[in-house]
Amino acid sequence: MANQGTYRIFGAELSPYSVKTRSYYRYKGIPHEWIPRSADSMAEYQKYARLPIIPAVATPEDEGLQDSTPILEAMEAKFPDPTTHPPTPALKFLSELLEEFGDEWGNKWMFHYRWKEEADQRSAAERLVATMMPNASDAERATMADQIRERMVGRVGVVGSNEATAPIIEASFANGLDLLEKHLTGRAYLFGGRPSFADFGLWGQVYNAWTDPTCKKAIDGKPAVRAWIDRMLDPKAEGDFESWDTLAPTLEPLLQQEVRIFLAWASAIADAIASGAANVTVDLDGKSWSQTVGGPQKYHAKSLKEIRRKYGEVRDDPELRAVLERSGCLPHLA
Ligand SMILES: N[C@@H](CCC(=O)N[C@@H](CS)C(=O)NCC(=O)O)C(=O)O
Repeated sequence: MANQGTYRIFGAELSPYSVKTRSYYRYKGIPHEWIPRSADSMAEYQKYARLPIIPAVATPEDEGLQDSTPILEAMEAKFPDPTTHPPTPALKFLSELLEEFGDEWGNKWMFHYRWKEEADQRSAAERLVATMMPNASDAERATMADQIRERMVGRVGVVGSNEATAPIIEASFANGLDLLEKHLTGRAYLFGGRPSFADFGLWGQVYNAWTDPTCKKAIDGKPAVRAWIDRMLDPKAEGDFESWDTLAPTLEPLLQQEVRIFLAWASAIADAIASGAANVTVDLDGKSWSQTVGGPQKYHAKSLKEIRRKYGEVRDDPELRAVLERSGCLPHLA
């Protein structure tokens, strides 16, 4: 690939969307520089970030890009090889759906556990401060870590984590890991021998969870997931994408058991926003999920609309329709 200039990715190791983006750039061989967002890089970061979130990518043309999915899409259009889309419209859509699931629901697994127990809270806050304030004294860092910990623990409700939903998130994490372990056994990536959007999205969250003490214990008992975590840090093609016939036995259960629940939740959030409700309660397979609906959920509603739009483009594909129907995802997408 011709060197068309270097992209600069402002991000953090503890930000799932940042490492997702970095891993994508690595796989595609797109020239880039990884710049941890810190006191030193803040002024530069702010030049490119319209929103106060990471990652922010500065392009060689000096534009700022944000939001990991549109970033990956823009890069895929500009640097099509090696493709990260499985070859059929149906598989491409399923990969995008799993990416969305990782970004939105996998984030609940990670965020809930990161800020639940004190050992995890401290571990994350200390590592965040170490990147943000590389030149600060130990005392300054300790004060800052306490402040971050307090702020983040108060924000778990933002991802819908509360006393009522904690058991649902925890059961989903345990089941999601079991299903991933089965699917990744004897397989390099979610759709076969090459990474897809699904890998980048889901991996960002699972890798981040693995850096936290509590989730690390759970993930270390899953050798195939563990190997995928390592592989995805700097992914390389190890073969071809598979067809749905070989993927289905272990990937369809993930759609049926977890992605379906995520879509039911996302649909309820979108309906609550549309009706101006301040709270939402939704039945997820007999378990009651209740949360407040505020600013951040507007983003979920927007991304649900986007995945529905993508489905609209391939809705005539009979193989895809059958998969989505069997797994119970269809009513939330059509
Ligand atoms: N949808 C966005 C989400 C980005 C996001 O939520 N980033 C978090 C970190 S993982 C963030 O920047 N939070 C505020 C902060 O860290 O200052 C994406 O995919 O890029």
